[in-house]
Amino acid sequence: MFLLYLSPPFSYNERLVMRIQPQLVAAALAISLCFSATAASNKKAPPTVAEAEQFLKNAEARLEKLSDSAQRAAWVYETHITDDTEAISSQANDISLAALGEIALQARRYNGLPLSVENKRKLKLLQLSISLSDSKDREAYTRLASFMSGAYGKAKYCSKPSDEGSCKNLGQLEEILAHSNDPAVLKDAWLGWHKQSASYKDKYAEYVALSNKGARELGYADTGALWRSQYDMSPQEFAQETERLWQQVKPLYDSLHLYVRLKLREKYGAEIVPLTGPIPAHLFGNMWSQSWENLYPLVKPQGQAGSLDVGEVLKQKNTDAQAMTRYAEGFYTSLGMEKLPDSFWAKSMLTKPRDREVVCHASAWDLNNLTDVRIKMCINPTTEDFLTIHHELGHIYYDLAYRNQPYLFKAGANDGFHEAIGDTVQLSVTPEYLNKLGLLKEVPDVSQDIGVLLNRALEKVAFLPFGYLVDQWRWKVYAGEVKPQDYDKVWWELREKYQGVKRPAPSEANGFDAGAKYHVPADVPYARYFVAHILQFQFQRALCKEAGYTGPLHRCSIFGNKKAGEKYQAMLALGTSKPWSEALKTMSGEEKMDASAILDYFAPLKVWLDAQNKALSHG
Ligand code: D0Z
Ligand code: ZN
Repeated sequence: MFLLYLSPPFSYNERLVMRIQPQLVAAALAISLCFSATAASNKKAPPTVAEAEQFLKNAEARLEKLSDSAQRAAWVYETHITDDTEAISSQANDISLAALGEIALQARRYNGLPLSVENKRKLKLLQLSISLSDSKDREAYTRLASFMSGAYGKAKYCSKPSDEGSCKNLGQLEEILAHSNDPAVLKDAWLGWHKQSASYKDKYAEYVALSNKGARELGYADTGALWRSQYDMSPQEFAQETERLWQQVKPLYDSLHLYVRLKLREKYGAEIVPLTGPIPAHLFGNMWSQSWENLYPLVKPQGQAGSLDVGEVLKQKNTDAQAMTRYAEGFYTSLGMEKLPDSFWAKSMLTKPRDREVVCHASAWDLNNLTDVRIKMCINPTTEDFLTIHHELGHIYYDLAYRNQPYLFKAGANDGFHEAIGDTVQLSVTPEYLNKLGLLKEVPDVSQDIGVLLNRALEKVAFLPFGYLVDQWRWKVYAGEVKPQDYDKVWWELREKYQGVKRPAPSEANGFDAGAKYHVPADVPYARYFVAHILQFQFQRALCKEAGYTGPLHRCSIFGNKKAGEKYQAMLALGTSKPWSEALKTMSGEEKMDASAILDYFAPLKVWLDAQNKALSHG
């Protein structure tokens, strides 16, 4: 949704870090050294509690010291892309992966011992990774990962193959998807981008096989099962939970989908937009139809401003990247949270450098597990970027909040929590708040609520089925249920079933449309974003309650509320020291994920959409 700019290659490092508990990386080697000497004798005698405690203690001590080397290599690579920095970064990853696998295998020795609750949790966290003991496999795995990530980042679509001037990168193609109204131009940009991923389809299939091998070494059925195991429940339970949540929100999505269908039909005609069945995917203002806020001008209610749009004012005021970031920081400090450390301002990359290649795709980094936190982003004065900075600082404030936890607990309660922190803050970026900042001239009155809500729904509700289906597809692929020859077939079955969108043209022979979404070649799990889109409304409902707010949920902003801030901070400070349901309980009193909060939030819009749909369908 906010990916409007060039996305050069993500480093293999980042993927590794996101997939395999970053904090464990460098220390594993150290631990394997400590224990290899005694391995032979350990085989005979069953391990003792004292040995397990020592194992964990050594692990954490070494981790504290060693963990950041791969992260630093990745940072340098992504902010100065050269062959050399890529080599250094991949090398660091290979070492990390080897070490991480070894330590995960060793940790299994201590399973079942009567350890403290905390140590049991640490031991389990250590085993949430893959292990490729065979160095040939491991090298192939890291090589494939680098290749795919590079291929995605470098991909260009040249409408006239002989003319370099006709070539466009992802950022430029996304720009077309966002702003053109010519269906032929949209379709060309869409199809052009979706041609690129075929080049790494075979590599992806090889990579999946190796990844599964690594998951099986540690006893998981496959890599999908490993991913679903990261939520303090069994893989089956997590699949059931996400399905339950999807069923809860589906009626809301259906109402939005129908309303947008009718508006698109008015604009593009019955030929292109059918009355029933899936809608062509190139018409939603986004390469993946994953969020639709670019359609707001087309679908906005008559006479409504919608007015979350601060782009014009930001440009007028010549707001630079640092000032944009200060606005977001200002929100968090208004809750009583600390100011960002000086090093954040000194070391972050906030703008696109002119003299070198960088990865512009926004990201948040925690380099030394203390206060060396940074963001890397190519900020422009737009509404999208304004909101994305709030998302990234959510990661940063989480990192800062849990910095006093023991090493293994420096992570989100689960990855969905990490993704939800900044998005929750985005919900408090209301017209009233923007007006307070001087970024919005007029505060729309209550009668304008529908416009604002619709704008937000195009962003947040439209995302839900996409957030769900990406990993539905990957779970099947990793489980071996879907073979390469059926990648596209099943991808589009899911896209039609959940999003109600269809391919603008028949599938290509040997195409790889799933691979056209960054997180697939980069192998970053995606269910976390679905979870986050449910949780952020639960968080918001709890924080607004704490703030003593009693009005309609969509009009609540917790800006400046220290009480809400304290509640939030207390949850953040737990890191992953407790199962996520306990973290949720400290804040909201709830123990389960619950979509009733997002339904509450959009309740007035649902009524309005259904009325519109009735009128438009009959009109
Ligand atoms: C470099 C991770 C975060 C810490 C994880 C801790 C990181 C990058 C990723 C970037 C974005 C691009 C703009 C917003 C986020 C991304 C998805 C899905 C999405 C998200 C929010 C939303 C709508 C959609 C997309 C991020 N740190 N465990 N990751 N978003 O690995 O160490 O920086 O891809 O409202 O499809 O756009 O989450 O911030 S790191
Ligand atoms: Zn994020």
